[in-house]
Amino acid sequence: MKDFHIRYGAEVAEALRDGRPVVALESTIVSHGLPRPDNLRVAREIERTVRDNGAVPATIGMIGGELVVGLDDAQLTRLASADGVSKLSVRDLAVAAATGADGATTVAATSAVAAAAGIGVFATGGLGGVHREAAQTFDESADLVTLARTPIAVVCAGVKSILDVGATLERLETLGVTVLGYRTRRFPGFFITDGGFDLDWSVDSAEQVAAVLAARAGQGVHSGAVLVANPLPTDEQLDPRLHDRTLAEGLARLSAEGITGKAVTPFLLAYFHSATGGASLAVNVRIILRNAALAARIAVARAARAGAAG
Ligand code: PSU
Ligand code: MN
Repeated sequence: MKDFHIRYGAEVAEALRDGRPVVALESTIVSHGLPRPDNLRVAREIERTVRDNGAVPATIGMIGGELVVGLDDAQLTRLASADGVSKLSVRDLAVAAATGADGATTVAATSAVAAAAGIGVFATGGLGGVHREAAQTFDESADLVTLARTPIAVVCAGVKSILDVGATLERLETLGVTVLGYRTRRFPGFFITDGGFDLDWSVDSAEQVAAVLAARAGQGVHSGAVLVANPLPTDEQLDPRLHDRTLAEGLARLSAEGITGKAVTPFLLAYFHSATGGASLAVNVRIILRNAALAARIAVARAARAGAAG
């Protein structure tokens, strides 16, 4: 009988055992969100950034039906380069395991697996959310409902502007997901610094985020996710005019080509990357690296608090 437990990379297992800081990373951005061959280079750079900021990276994915927390370089290469890597949300994990698939985990699946593994901090680019035609299509990312029930801090640059940002914020409120602006009271729009909506709460440091996480755990009242929304500085964002034009064209293509379901997000990201001649890709990479650095500092602050508490 094959068993279906989680497999840990050696370094991640050791760090978790010793209470050292660990940051979970997703694999869908690698296999479906970034174009080849940049994706593998970027995946390695994300891990290096986590290390440079004092934490151990744990990239999560599925290899031959095995759920791995802390992919090694060969496994990362396989998910970045192989054809037929599935995009796995939470509902797909068991099927993919039982059928021996290779798969990349979304924000939803990565959060759920990371929390089950005892990892408290996760860095990604942008969350999934409510799609623009959701009133007709009901297309809302499983990221939202999963975060409502998953105790983890997720560092992101808001939600991708390809989504309905206002509706996504409303759903996050309904679902009880805590949203903290990192040094801002405006919710970021991924490629662009300002997504157009205000936030109730803002924090100024990794230590403050760690304090929020400690308070949440101490209260024992609510166990949903804490989003840390980390905007790009305005001089590093995608030119907003180029952004708006590309988005309009991408959405038109999407409906002309009849693309739906889980293909929507990868299609729009790929459209952005080719239509902007790589400008959006460079911005996307900046976003992920900045989020990885902040997540590592939050994990370090958390571990320091836990150490100080004895
Ligand atoms: N953000 C990015 N690139 C991505 C994604 C998010 O910058 O590729 C992925 C994440 O894995 C997220 C998923 O969970 O897109 C959302 O897909 P959907 O809308 O199908 O739930
Ligand atoms: Mn969807």
